[in-house]
Amino acid sequence: MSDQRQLRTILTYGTFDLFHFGHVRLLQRLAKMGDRLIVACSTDEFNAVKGKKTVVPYEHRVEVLEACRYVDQVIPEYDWAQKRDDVVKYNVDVFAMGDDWAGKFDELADLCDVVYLPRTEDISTTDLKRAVIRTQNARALGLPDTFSFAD
Ligand code: C2G
Repeated sequence: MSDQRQLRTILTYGTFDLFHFGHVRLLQRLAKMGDRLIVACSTDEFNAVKGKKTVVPYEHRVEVLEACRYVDQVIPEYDWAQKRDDVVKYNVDVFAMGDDWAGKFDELADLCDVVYLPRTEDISTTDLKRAVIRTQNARALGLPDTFSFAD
């Protein structure tokens, strides 16, 4: 137990659907901030509460995160209110998110550092979904599927 307390622990939350280089770069930066990176992955049921429908089911999103060398542990995110308990339970030193969540979790600052990192530009799960749909539409119309994310 004493070793655990000395480990500088970073905690983040997310859906991580259609895992992409924006997710990788966030996790890489978070891993550099401490000794242990814990990622809370939103369950499919919780995403329904968030009004999100993922392409990749929870079990497989967890599998991908666990395979990422920057990630030490993956836990389930099943509601908005679990963060304070998680910070205490895992002896978290830093709670961190991308800056699309800037200011949203400042109430945790009495327990640990709260950090928001700049998002990686020009990539998102929504962009990927749109690009795939555009390709399908282009093919359905017999058009060349020459597209780029910036379209
Ligand atoms: N992210 C990023 N750059 C991108 C896309 C995403 O840095 N181009 C970051 C987001 O800022 C977030 C993390 O990757 O910190 C995961 O993003 P999502 O999977 O979209 O997470 P979200 O559904 O917003 O869930 O309780 C908090 C929620 O679980 C956050």
